[in-house]
Amino acid sequence: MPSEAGLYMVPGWKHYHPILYVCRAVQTTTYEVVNGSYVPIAQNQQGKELKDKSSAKLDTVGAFQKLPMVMPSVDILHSALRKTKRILPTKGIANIAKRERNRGAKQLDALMKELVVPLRMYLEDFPKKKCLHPYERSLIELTLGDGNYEGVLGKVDALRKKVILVGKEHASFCAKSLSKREAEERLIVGMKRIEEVFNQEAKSIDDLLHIAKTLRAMPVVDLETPTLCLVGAPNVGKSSLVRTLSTGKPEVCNYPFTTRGILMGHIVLNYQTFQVTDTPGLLKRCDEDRNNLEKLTLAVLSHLPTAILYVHDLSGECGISPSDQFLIYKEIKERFGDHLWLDVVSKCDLLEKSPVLFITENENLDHVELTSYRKLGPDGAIHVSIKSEAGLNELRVRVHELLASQMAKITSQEDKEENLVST
Ligand SMILES: Nc1nc2c(ncn2[C@@H]2O[C@H](COP(=O)(O)OP(=O)(O)OP(=O)(O)O)[C@@H](O)[C@H]2O)c(=O)[nH]1
Ligand SMILES: [Mg+2]
Repeated sequence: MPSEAGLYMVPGWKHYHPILYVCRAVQTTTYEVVNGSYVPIAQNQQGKELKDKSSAKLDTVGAFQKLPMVMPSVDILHSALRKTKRILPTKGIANIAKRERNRGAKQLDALMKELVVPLRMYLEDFPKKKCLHPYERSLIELTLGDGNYEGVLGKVDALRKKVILVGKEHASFCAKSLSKREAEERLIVGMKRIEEVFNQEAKSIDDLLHIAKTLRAMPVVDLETPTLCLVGAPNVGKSSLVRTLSTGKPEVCNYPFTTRGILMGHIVLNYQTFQVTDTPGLLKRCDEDRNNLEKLTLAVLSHLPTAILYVHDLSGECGISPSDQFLIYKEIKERFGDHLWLDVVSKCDLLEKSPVLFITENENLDHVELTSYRKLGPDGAIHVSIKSEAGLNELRVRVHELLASQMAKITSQEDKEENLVST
């Protein structure tokens, strides 16, 4: 059986059909015969806590792409009921009452197992948050909400335990029936009760399905490929530059926070492939006041080894004054100045026509550095325009140089790590 066995695969992935897994799991159960009837034994493994495969520490990204396909709760229930009804009593029991209670207990036990086996799988295959790479941990917190991931997994585990408890109770109750009729009645009551308990918390499975879907859709980042991260205030033209430089096609609109997540594209320069990340814009405010989109940007800068392409819009079209952009820039530069860095002044087609001075500009801040920033951006910034295509060729050359340096940085870090391991 392949290692993926038991995962719920999308229809068409016939080799790893879930039925195979579930059947195998059911067959490994041991039974005890009491008075000629079948009674399931409380297995040691059943009582044990879940094998903690999910807690192996991950020092790399990519965990989201390995998340299992979660089956909708209604499908788990229907599939379990269908299979359970096909279960026959153990052969060779002549006594009708014994045969019926054997069948009833077997069916109740099977229903319980068919319901909990997939849940157990999910709990084993969803990694513990504390074991994830810090970048993926931040993505979970910022996209799902703090505590939501663990909360949903906790509910699925509670549901699993409850179904085991109720299933065992009713299977053993049915196995003690004194007549055929009693066994039949206890089977019906037991089935209903297990179904009821399952349905009470079935929403947690569907929430888990939604979580897996959301996380799997997160952009895939390769830590060993140099990455260029576009940063700047909202609406300054970051996504437009990503569209020009790379294969990524982020949405471009004339309003702030168009980019609502981390987007990845690829860029091929001199036959080498690099990654480009578009991030949501940053505003002038302290971290506590930042929205989750801004926090996503900071998570990328904090946890991924990216080179930064910082975008400045001095035309005023973005709606954030150059003075405010200057303050945001200073803060980010101070915090992430150890990243390889390139400054770009965007929308230079507009600057040529009418350099904008904001009425709201705070004149007290108007020292030499700021005056120079408002005219030309930071020292050494490249002036570009998507509209007139000015500066784009120079930008490509400089970006390639930056990413080549980033590549050298990654390689030297890997060498250092290897040396540490070998000494
Ligand atoms: N005139 C002119 N407009 C531009 C240029 N680059 C981008 N724009 C416009 O500026 C607006 C914002 O561009 P985006 O690329 O969406 O900006 P962003 O920084 O990604 O915005 P957020 O994702 O909201 O932070 C759009 O209307 C673009 O068409 C340029 O070089 N010249
Ligand atoms: Mg954008």
